[in-house]
Amino acid sequence: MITQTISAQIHHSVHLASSEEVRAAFDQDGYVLLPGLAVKETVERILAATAKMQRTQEPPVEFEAELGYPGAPSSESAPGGQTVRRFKQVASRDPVFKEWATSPILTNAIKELIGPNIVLSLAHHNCVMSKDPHFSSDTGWHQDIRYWRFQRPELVSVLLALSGANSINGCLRFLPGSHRMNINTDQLDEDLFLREDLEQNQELIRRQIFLEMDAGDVAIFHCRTFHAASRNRGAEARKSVIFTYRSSDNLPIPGTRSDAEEISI
Ligand SMILES: O=C(O)CCC(=O)C(=O)O
Repeated sequence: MITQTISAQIHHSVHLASSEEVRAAFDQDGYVLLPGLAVKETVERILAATAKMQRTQEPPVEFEAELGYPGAPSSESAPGGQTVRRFKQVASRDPVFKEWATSPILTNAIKELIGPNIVLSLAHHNCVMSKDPHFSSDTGWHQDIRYWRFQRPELVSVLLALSGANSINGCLRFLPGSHRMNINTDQLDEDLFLREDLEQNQELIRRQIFLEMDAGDVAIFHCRTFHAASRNRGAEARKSVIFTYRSSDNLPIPGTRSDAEEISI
């Protein structure tokens, strides 16, 4: 039984009984929630690997201060300046990450959405995100494809919640159906975030959905679906692991950052 959150602000759960219904929900909204896809043991092993990365702070990491999003520490030497937002390249840090990313329970669900032959791109996401309760920031409305270069803008991002996510600790928010919209370049700022000062965009943003998740839940979303997440105003860190997949016939553009190590599944 699969649950999809369908209305903005107030969450109703609708049971999606079949993979056809999951696919229809994904095609319509540009995202789908698969509750409890990862078992507790997987979540615990990933959390243990994350705790180790947090202890050692071994690069590559992305500091909150580096991006300078609203709410971030002003520099890496300011209070909280060494707060890590992302532990990158996790697939090569601990076997549990590849185990999860290539597990049939997950990859079969992805195949239902983008076709029977899929490839895990290690160039994008491939990270654990940690939103700290004291020093995190607001991620504006964006499409993941904005800096990726493939033949077609048809990839999926797959986020596994490692802890509960809600409107207080900054869960993902989506603009349903935005993967099918034509957005003009003048609706975006120079970093390709949706400009929140435009009435046209405000109208879209009023339709946002807060995707609350429990540890073990998975959100799969289209790389053109606009999404955002606020800083963490809760008491505990909000953690998730994110990977990116493409259909095997959607090749990266040679010579770009997207043209990197991959795993065929
Ligand atoms: O949790 C967040 O701040 C959002 C992360 C996100 O949207 C992304 O990595 O694309």
